[in-house]
Amino acid sequence: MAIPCDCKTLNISVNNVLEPFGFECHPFLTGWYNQLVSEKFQLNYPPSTAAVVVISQPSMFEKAFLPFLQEEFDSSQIRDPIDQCMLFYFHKVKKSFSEQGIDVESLHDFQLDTRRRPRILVQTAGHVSGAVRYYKPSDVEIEQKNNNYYPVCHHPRWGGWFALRGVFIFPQIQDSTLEKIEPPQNLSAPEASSMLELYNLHWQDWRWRDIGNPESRYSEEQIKYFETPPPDRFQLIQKYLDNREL
Ligand code: B12
Repeated sequence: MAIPCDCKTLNISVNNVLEPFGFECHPFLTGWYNQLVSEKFQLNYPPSTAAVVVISQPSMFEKAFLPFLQEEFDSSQIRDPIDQCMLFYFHKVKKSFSEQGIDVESLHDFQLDTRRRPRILVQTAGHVSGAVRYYKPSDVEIEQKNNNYYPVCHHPRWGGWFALRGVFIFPQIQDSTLEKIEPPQNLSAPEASSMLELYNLHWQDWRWRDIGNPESRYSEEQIKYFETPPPDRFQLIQKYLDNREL
C-alpha cells in the first residue's frame, strides 16, 4: 500500500480504524492551532505538520466502550475506564501506522504536561479542523455579561452530545495544501448565549447538550453511567455486562 503523504488521506486511514466504534476524525495543521493558543500551549512542530482530531459520537458508548469493558478492561488499573478505553482505541490507530512505517504521536484530552497543563486543547483543535464551533463568552451577548464563563464547542450533528477525545500528529508529514474549513455556524446568537449559560451554570442537568436540535443523544445507560459517582461505576459496569450476556 502507498504511504499516505497528505493530511486528508491520513485522516481517512484514522477514520477507517475508528469510525466503526462511534468516532469521527477531522484533519488540521498544527500551525492553525498554534496561531490561536498562547505560547505555553503551542505544539512544537513546523506549521504545516499534519494532524487529526478525534471526536466520540453519541454511539461510542455502545460501539466502543461496552465491548471494551467486556473484552479488554483491566479493573486492577487505577485509570478511569473511559480513559483506558480511549488509550486502547488510539493504540489500534498507532499500530496501523507503525506497520506502514509512519510516525504518529497521540495526545489525549486527559493528559497533562510536566507543568500540569493540558497537553492539547481539544476544543481549539476541533474548531480549527472545522468539525465544531468554539464559543467563548466574548463572542456572544450574555445578560449580566460574565466573562469568567468557560468556552464550549457545538457540533452541527450532535449539539453537545459528543466529546473531543484527542489528537494524532504526524511529524514526518508536511502538507501545505490542506484547505481550511470554516467551522459550522448552526446556532443563532440567543442559542449560543443559552448554551454558554447552561454549560457554565447548569452543566449537570445535560440541557446544554440539547441546544441546536441535535440528531442524536446519549442513551439512558450512558447518561446513567456519567451521572454515577466514579467509585460506584464499577457496579454499574458489571450490571451492563451481565445484561449484554443475556
Ligand atoms: C480543565 C478542564 C476543565 C476544568 C476547567 C474548565 C475549562 N478551562 O474549560 C473543569 C474541571 C472546571 C471542567 C469542567 C467541565 N468540563 Co472540562 N475540560 C478541561 C480540559 C481537560 C482542559 C481545559 C483547559 O484547561 N483549557 C485551558 C484554557 C486556557 O483554554 P481555553 O479557555 O480554551 O483558552 C484557549 C483558547 O481560547 C485559545 N484561543 C485564543 N483565541 C482563540 C480564538 C479561537 C477562534 C479559538 C478556537 C481558540 C482561541 O487560546 C487559549 C489558550 O491560550 C478539557 C479537555 C482538553 N484537554 O482540552 C475539558 C473540556 C473542556 N471539558 C469538557 C466538559 C464537557 C466539561 C464539563 C461539562 C464536565 C463533563 N466532563 O461533563 C464541565 C463543564 C464546565 C463547568 N461548568 O464546570 C469538554 C467540553 C466539550 C465541548 N463541547 O466543548 C472538554 C473539551 C473535554 C472533552 N473531552 O470533550 N473542565
